Amino acid sequence: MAPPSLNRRQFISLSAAGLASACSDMPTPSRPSAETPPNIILIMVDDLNDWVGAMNGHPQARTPNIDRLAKSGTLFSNAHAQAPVCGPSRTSLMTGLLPSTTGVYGHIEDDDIRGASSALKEIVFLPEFLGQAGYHTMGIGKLFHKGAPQNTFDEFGGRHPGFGPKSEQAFHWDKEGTSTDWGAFPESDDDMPDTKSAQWAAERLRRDYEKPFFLSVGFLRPHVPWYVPQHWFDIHPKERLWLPPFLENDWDDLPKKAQEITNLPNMPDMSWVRDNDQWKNIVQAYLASISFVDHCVGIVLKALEKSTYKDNTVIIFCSDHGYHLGEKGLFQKFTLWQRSTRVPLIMSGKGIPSSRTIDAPVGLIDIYPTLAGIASSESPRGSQGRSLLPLLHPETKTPERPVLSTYGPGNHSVRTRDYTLIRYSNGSSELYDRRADPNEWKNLATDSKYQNVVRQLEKHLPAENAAWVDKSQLNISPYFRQK
Ligand SMILES: [Ca+2]
Ligand SMILES: [Ca+2]
Repeated sequence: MAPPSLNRRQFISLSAAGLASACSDMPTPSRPSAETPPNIILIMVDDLNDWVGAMNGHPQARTPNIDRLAKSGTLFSNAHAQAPVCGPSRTSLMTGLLPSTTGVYGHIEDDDIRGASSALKEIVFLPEFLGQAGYHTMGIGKLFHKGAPQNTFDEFGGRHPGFGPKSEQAFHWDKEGTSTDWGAFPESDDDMPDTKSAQWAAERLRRDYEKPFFLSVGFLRPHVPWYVPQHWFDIHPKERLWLPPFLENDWDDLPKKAQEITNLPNMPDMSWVRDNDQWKNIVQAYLASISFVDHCVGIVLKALEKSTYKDNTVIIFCSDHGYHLGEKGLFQKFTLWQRSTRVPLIMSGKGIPSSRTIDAPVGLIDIYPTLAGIASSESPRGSQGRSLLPLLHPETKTPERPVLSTYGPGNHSVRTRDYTLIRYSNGSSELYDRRADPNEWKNLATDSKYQNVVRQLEKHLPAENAAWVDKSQLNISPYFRQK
């Protein structure tokens, strides 16, 4: 199903032979390590859209560490989550399977994923694959939905049960079923679980290992509540804050189904936010949360730079999906527009070209086969992702493949470099030409001039829409809960 990808040996030989000369600031591999694959660090953040300096999604985003990582490596600027929800996005990343194949469209307990549907019966999760390939596997924080299924890692450092210290009294928003609120809290970075996760990972980088390691760190911010200490707010002064684009009548050309599946009554909407003069406060709190998590990413990267592993490690950084901060009048995820699906995805380190941006559509689902290609000459069985390694090398001609995101059974978006097709389970559609309309405002789905594009894109919709597993654990749109 997936086109052939470079195996580890090919990847390493390409890295050593072709790339070292092309990338002057890339560390030269210390040895032609044909036998020992590089260490791998996977850093995941939660609910971060493209508001990082390297992607310029918000002109005032301050993310020096993520930007430095992007500069030292390759940024995939058209990367998308396979689901705009934490649990199913992470399940897809960790299994290499689409939500429409596994039936995991909503949240599910980590230990219930294995065997939840026939596609997941004998699943080998990404850390397990790397363990079998000879890696020492370590993880901390939010990697799957809660943390990680039992015994997935050789060492798992646990996860804070919630989203960090919670103010006793909500500052602005106190609705059941969401952790959403915003404000400066607690006093010190040391009280944040993400700081502890970063320190745990940094400490692991000071140890010796007998085999290559896979170290994965799952940070909680900028997931709600947007609580971080005051000094992160201070670097984003509210007075001069840029607000994202919002079109008043944007919803007029949308199918009814878009409204139905998106409606989340426990989240702030544009009319509440405007009436209560909170838009700038929310944007400031989100930017502050991003700068804080960038600082935590920096703790891990600085520990790597000081370690003996700095020249023999591949780093991969991503978020699990994006977030609306007023675009389309929403302050939430759970949509198929690119505000919710687009994510930063960066690879850096040994053998990865520096200062490159690749705009081919790719998905988080591609991470599993990519890391498998670095670690092993075996391919993961049945993976629906595609290794990113050939894309890193312009001399390798890689046919473009649209990327799929799914929100509930039968609701999908298909993205190419230029277009977005959204198809809902009742057959209604949206089509956007993102070259002319980067905000996905003008729905072209019924425009006769674009029917050819629609027909081309709909070929990439999944043939299978697996039944929903364990619907009771959903914490998403009420529309799905009624079904
Ligand atoms: Ca998330
Ligand atoms: Ca519109």
